[in-house]
Amino acid sequence: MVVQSPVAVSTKKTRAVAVGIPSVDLSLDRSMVSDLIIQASQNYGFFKVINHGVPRVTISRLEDEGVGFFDRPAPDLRRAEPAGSFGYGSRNIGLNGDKGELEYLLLPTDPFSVVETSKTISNEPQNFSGAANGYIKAVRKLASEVLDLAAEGLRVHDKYVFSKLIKDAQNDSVLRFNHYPPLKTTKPKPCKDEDHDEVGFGEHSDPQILTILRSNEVAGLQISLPDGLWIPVPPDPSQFYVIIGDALRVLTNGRFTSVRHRAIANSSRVSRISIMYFGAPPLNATISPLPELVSPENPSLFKPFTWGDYKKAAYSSRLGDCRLDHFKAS
Ligand code: GA4
Repeated sequence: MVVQSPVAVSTKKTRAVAVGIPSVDLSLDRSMVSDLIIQASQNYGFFKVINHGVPRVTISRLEDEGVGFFDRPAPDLRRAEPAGSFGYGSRNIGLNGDKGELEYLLLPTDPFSVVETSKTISNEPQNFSGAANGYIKAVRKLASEVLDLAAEGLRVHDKYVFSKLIKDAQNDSVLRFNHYPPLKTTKPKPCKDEDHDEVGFGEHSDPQILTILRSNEVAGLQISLPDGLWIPVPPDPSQFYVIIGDALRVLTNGRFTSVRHRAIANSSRVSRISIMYFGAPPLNATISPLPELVSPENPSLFKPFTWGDYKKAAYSSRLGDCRLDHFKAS
């Protein structure tokens, strides 16, 4: 595994430490790549993918649309506020009082719904939907490839057991832009970085199967190591990060970990913009440990549930809650 150069960290809730983020080169030999994915998913629940095959123009086209959207005047943004769950939002996260220093745009991922939603988002909806649909297609392919490699590494019988969930016509995947404007602070800048703990997007794990994240060059993302230590993730606009979600943790009977992560508020002078594809199964799909990963030595750690049940539980929880605790086998 290629581990990036060490990064020193020092904030109130972290110790100074030198840790690298695992990086998986998809152009390497297939069995080597799948072993690297297994190691990173077990030890971190998080890794970078390089040589991912998504064309640069597919990424820049959507990023430009996102930048253009968040640059629009407030009344235009409000026009894109959700009628249902998709659209623009600001500072509110979820339904139970969580807040962050960000704005966001949530989109469906099926091509026809993207076209419909784009009408409230852009004055040139065809450009927006074209860019979004191109990006979604490419990152879904990448997500599916990573899931197939993971299944191979786990030596499960059906190599497509995970990817078929996000490729299903009824999949519940979503695409989200998070825009972290530079913090407008009237408070004097703290003399020590350690005192600075404004929240961009608070600590949580992603509920879905996996997330493909890409950001511009502005830092902010941090992941939590198994011992609770937080480490910053260096931004890399030309690569993607993979975040293992709770549903994949359950499907692998806890072999993979769903990493807790957060974004600190943006103290740089330019906006941070991240784009996440959240790969999710259909609402009626049952999520339970794969029988091949359950044995007398490794009994099932979770009760079966549907993705719809879990999503409902997620939206009735607070962002930082450990939602899987309610689904543990007794
Ligand atoms: C975390 C991952 C995604 O950003 C998200 C978030 C969602 C939201 O912002 O509306 C949730 C959060 C996320 C998990 C628990 C619930 C739902 C906010 C919240 C408090 C879009 C998702 O799917 O789950």
